[in-house]
Amino acid sequence: MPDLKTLQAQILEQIAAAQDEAALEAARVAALGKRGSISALLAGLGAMAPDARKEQGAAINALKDEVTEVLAARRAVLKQVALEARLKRETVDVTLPVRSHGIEAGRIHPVSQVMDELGVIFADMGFAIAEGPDIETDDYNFTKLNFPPDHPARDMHDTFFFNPGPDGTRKLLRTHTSPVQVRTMLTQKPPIRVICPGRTYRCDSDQTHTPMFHQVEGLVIDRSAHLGHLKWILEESCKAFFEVPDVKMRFRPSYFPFTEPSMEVDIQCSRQGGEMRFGEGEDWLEILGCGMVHPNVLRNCGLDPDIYQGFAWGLGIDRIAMLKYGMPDLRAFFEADIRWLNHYGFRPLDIPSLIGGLSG
Ligand code: 2NL
Repeated sequence: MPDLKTLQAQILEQIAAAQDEAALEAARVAALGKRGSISALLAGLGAMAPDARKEQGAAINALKDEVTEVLAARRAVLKQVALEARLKRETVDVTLPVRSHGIEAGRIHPVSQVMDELGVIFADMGFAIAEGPDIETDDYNFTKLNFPPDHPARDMHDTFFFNPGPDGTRKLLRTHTSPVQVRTMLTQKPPIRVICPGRTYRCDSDQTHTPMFHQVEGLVIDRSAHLGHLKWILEESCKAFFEVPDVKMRFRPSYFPFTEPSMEVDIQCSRQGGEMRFGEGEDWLEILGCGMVHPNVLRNCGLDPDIYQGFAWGLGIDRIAMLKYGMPDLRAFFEADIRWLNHYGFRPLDIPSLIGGLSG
């Protein structure tokens, strides 16, 4: 059996020599680990005569306690040293000038830019922005909006459904932002004026469709909200958005389950040499759908259609972003290509405003 004093000296020396936590851990394992020198001594006790065992046992345990204590002290010192080294290494000179390219290098995605522009335009008309979850119930996405049970839009091919839960109902990825308006009507008292921008999802992917896309919908509920108000709001917001003094609009009858009557809206444009301009020309371009909120929808959302009426509209943000900023390919929107973003993105400090100009 090695001399306890010699072993003590060896172990303490190894601990004192450890320059980092890994070396210290190696010293601990060598002494106190399962196959360590002190553990080996303790294991040898069983073979000793009772008197010798009592005496050796006490001495070995005292050494074990001492080593444990010295290890903890050394660990604290090494921790402190490491912290000081790190603080020194990570010192920031706050007197240095700000690097010029930092904030200049970032770009706002055109979809975010268009959402910000619409937020500014509608805030000016007294609208609030409402948001809701991307994962919705069938009830909020379809049933409350007056979709019949067998309506094709509920079909598997269009809607991303989740697996049914324990109660048999299945959640889905919202196919439009209308459930946000449903939630608004259920929780707020009229008058209501909201726009609801956000991500929407449909199982569709080709040149002009991506499975995730962006929509903005608007909703007004009041005792006497009527189509004249809707027309004015759409005309004013269109002029503001395309930054033109005048734009002709054309309302065509259409059908949506959640509005009655329903309309599709075209705006005046000119197409020359691949360039599209708004507020001039003889061509028409469809940009949105709208209508008076269906009485069933009002009822489903806790509003009495004999007291309240309202109108709503919806449009695709990606498409109007392409039109306004001349971006030819929808799929590039979601490829996170830094060259595309440098070309089509917006500077983060050029915040849209009606006074300073929406798009700089
Ligand atoms: C389109 C047409 C539309 C609505 C959306 C709506 C929402 C509620 C009640 C009634 Cl809660 N209507 N939204 C109304 C008409 C048209 O969107 O083509 N979107 C891309």
